[in-house]
Amino acid sequence: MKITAARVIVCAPGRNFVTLKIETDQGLHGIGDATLNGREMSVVAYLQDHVLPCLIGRDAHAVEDIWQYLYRGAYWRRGPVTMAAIAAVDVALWDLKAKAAALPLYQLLGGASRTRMLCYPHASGADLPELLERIAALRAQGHRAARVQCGIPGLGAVYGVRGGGLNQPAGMPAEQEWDIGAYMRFAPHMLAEVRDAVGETFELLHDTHHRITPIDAARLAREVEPLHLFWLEDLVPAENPEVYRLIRAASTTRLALGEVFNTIHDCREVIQQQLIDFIRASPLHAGGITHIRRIADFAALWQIRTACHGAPDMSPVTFGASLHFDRWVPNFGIQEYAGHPPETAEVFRSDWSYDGDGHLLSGEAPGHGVDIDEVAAARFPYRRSYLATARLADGTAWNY
Ligand code: CS2
Ligand code: MG
Repeated sequence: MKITAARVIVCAPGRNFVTLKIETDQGLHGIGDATLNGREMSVVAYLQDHVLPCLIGRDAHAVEDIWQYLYRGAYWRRGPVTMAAIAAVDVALWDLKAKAAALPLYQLLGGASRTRMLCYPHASGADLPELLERIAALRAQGHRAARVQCGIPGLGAVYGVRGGGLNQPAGMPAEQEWDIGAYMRFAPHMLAEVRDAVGETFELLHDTHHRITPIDAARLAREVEPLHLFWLEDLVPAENPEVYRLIRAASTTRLALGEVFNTIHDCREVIQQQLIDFIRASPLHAGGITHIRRIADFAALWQIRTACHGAPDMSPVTFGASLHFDRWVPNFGIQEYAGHPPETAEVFRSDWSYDGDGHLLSGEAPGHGVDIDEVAAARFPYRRSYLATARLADGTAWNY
């Protein structure tokens, strides 16, 4: 099966998405996601100007060889742009291989390890009452887990709460104020109030989004230990993974990390040192299905479980591919299910479903089960947008 054409489709049905479509001489096509939120056009150029010309004429079945060729041949390895570009090619080729075999992708990976996948939607509120209302609505839909994020008294828009949204209107990045002390005074109280409201069995997850210091993180993890959270996520930036030793020594609260990791090398130390409990690598930011299989198998040696990143700024293509990975991967943990704006479904057709009981079901269509309607995509042109940025009260640039 020869690759005859490959093109990038950029559209914005609710938010920007970058999709790679690879066509073959067998009349089959495969699609991959290349969306790097806030830097989308960097990956478009990387693909169009440097990668796609190298694909034409290659055997579409040679998934591993093409991955190795693109990774080693770049010389300048790793990084979010390179690995999102490689991921898009990889997921499109796995989609093609599964379609050529007339099998759902999970069958090609090794078959089903489970019938359904536990998932967690996002619950947020400008204040605690609004957050509790949102959680109650999710529980009424049968959900058994939720990520909980709340506005912080004294602060304006913050990450994860409406108004503190991921993508700002076209223009320049919004700047939000962050205050570690205000967060540290409020977060334990907020989480305790939520645990008190939902009882012991509903799973609670919280994303600190890289915003506090290691010793604060150690204190927070210790203070919330009695709440038995499903996890605390991204407590501190992990460029220096050693900082997680301080947090790990302070608490048995489970830790999740890795949505910003883009190769197994980023993951190695926190896995090998058993500094985390869930690895968040995704088929988008971490080099595709081919690479996250390696990460998952390595993590399994330390009984660390997978938790693919599933944010609204990753396209339905990644979500579909993640569910097939989740269906197969032996050390599955949980799948993020943040959802997309309604107009996204006008462009991307998916065949997965939610079972009404807190779990997701992958589809049985050949491939990863997601396709793009290019005519509909043209109705939603790209518009530059940014993630917000953050500063401390004294003006210090901080982690968003
Ligand atoms: C977040 C992401 O879903 C999550 O866990 O960390 O939504 C993250 O903020 C975005 O992917 C950044 O673009
Ligand atoms: Mg996160």
